Amino acid sequence: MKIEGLELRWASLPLVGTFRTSFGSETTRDLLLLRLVTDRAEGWSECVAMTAPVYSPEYVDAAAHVIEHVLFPEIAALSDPDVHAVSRAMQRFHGHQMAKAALETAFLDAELRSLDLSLARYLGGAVDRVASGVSVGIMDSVPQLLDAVGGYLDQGYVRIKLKIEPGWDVEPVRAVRERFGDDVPLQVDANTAYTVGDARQLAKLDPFDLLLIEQPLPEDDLLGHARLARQIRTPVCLDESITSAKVAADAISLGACAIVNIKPGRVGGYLESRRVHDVCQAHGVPVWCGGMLETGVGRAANLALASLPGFTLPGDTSASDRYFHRDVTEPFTIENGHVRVPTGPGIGITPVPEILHELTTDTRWLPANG
Ligand code: SMG
Ligand code: MG
Repeated sequence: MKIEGLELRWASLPLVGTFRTSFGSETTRDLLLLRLVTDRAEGWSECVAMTAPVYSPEYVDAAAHVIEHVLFPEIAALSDPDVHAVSRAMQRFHGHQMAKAALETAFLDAELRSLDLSLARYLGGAVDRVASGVSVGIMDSVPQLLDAVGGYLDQGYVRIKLKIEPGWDVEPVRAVRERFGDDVPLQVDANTAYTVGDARQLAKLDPFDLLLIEQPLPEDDLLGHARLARQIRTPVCLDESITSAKVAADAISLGACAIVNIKPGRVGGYLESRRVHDVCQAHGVPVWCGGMLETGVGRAANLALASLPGFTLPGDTSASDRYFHRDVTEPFTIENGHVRVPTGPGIGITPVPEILHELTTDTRWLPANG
């Protein structure tokens, strides 16, 4: 395939409500979309970096910069590449997994469209719909949280994830258990807000029979997670820490996690995501698909990944209306707790031109021979 050029497109989408985590509050999704043009097909992707480097070191402006000045020139110079060549060419640059993931995915989408093959089939997907959970932000009060959780359960979400931080952990979990019962699959996500010294506090979550606690400690603290895992009964799941299949293997060997959240942006793309899945499956470690407030473009690809057999826990693969009044693609909906895996070629979806046009704040065309 011959790469002709790349369009970077910035858009701004207001969220349906503020989404608060231990690292901050989001009210708008600043979106960076990629459209890669080749001689055979076009490919789309969404970069999951956020506005500021608060979830990980990456952020939208840095991702756009490294794509324009470092990564795209490298892959544009390849002759007749396939996705593996594209992925290899970017490996010599350190970090920037979200930027790499976006570029690799746009290329993979174009390649699969030219082959008339869906991403789900390419990756080895086993099901046509996936069970979906929802991530519920930190709220100002417990009654407000209970209203939100009740609303999501009414919509059919099969698993609730509560964002927690010191001062907002045991009380909201107890309140949700008391109101909605012990049968609701429930988990928590701390986004690195605790230290190993908080083990006694986190052990107070043990009686609530949570599916897992996600990323309680800083991302570089694998040993701390292993130590914590021995002091609490709730299974430890890692998100921020898992930056590659190698780190996943290390974390599992160290006893730092019993479950892994896979986010393609965080590990550098769907090829590496599948390797993380395979490593976990070989160790009998369940995985689930995380979310980064993606629009339909990113969500479509995540649903393909979540259809692999090792994804035995519901993911953060909610419907479009969880975050957006109007998605940039046809919206994904939840039906009986499940979201459909796209079946069309590539990621199986493209933005609706009129909607995209309205939401776009800037575009830049990078010719391959520029
Ligand atoms: O897309 O549903 C989604 C977001 C799920 O909680 C979610 N993501 O740490 O897992 C996580 C967070 C990262 C983004 S928070 C702004
Ligand atoms: Mg998380």
